[in-house]
Amino acid sequence: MRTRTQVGIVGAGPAGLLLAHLLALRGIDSVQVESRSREYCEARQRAGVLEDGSVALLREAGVAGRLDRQGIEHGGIYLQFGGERRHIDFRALTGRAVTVYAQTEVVKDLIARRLADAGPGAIQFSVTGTVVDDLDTDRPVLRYTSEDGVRYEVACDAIAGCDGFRGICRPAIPPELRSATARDYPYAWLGILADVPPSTDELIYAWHPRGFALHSLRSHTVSRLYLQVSPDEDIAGWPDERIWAELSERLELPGWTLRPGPVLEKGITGMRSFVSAPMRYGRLFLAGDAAHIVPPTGAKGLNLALADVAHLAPALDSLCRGDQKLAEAYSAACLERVWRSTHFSWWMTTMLHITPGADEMERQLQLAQLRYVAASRAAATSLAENYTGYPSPSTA
Ligand code: RFL
Ligand code: PHB
Repeated sequence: MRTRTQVGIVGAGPAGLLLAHLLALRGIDSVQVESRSREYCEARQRAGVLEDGSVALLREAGVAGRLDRQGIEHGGIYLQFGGERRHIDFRALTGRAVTVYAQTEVVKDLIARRLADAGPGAIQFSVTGTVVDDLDTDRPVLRYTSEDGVRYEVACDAIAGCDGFRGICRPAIPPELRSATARDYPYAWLGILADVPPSTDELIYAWHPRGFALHSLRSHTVSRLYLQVSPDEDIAGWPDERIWAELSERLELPGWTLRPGPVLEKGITGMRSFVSAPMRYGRLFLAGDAAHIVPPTGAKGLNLALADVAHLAPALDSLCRGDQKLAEAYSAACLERVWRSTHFSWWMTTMLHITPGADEMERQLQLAQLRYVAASRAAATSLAENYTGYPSPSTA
């Protein structure tokens, strides 16, 4: 079946969903395809922290109703090391804050809005055989097979590759026309979602000789916690009691106890920095994890994905109206923020994790850096400025 649209969007994660909505606000028509089911997309546990620029972007786009009611504003984080827990006060240092609101909720809000505005077929879930083609022409095509088995060929003005790190869009760019800069870290995160009120008012990032630990949250009644583990760790070796015992040990502080509770979900995630450049090839534009990933320590991945599409929507709008200027500037405009976030995420990661086989020099350097960040207003301001984010392009 042959059809026609202005923008073909591959992927219905945060990047693809916000893009479809921002384009619709500008009167631009899109077809969006997603290989997973709606239920899977809405349940996948991932990020939890939104920069204030991301919140502003979602508000401007008119999709922040529930975020404004249920998001929890945090004015700082705790850094814990060497038996101390030190508060980094973002509000005092930068006048800005972050908001704890799960990526799953952002995704649910965007899916609901898109389907309400554009009808039940607006997002084609559970598609197979997605292919993007003719990318170096003015009429790129998106091919896919819908859930009910019909093969579609959609002629587009442009295609947005919002299909995540393992998607098909980045590999569709000829290898000689893209560079990939990557680093794998020698550790992973074991994450749990627990049905228990958080034991802390703000996130705790803890350096510990046994490995990094993070206490985060999803709401006033649900906690999210992470442990540094080996990249080849088998989750079967981590019954709930062992996870809670290890978390207690790494997060412990005199006079403070970690409240355990039923574990709703657990999983292990590898850690990698990766940047593919440029983020455009002909009429294909990459956004979000399709183009870059960061280790989760700086809470940047989701925010970068949203910032990319805030640039991409006006660029595609102009392109569809015959003006190439913003489309030509897209990749460079995004990559500047991407590299800043890549550096910050690497810095937070290497300051807080124990490298297998690390010597005493490395440990002492990490502790000296942590003490400096906690004690120096200049150093703390740098962390706060990066964590709370960079100015977001307006959707106007
Ligand atoms: P996504 O969310 O991966 O969405 C891509 C979508 O494309 C679909 N897809 C296809 N669809 C059609 N045809 C194909 N051939 C397709 N191939 C793939 C996929 O099914 C999927 O639905 O990418 P997007 O939209 O770029 O969003 C990026 C974010 O998801 C990611 O950066 C963050 O989750 C990273 N991240 C965090 N980011 C933050 O900003 N703050 C955090 O606190 C934070 N914590 C985290 C994180 C990521 C984590 N994991 C699991 C990697 C914590 C963790 C544990
Ligand atoms: C989370 O809540 O999932 C989370 C929070 C902060 C991070 C990473 C993940 O740095």
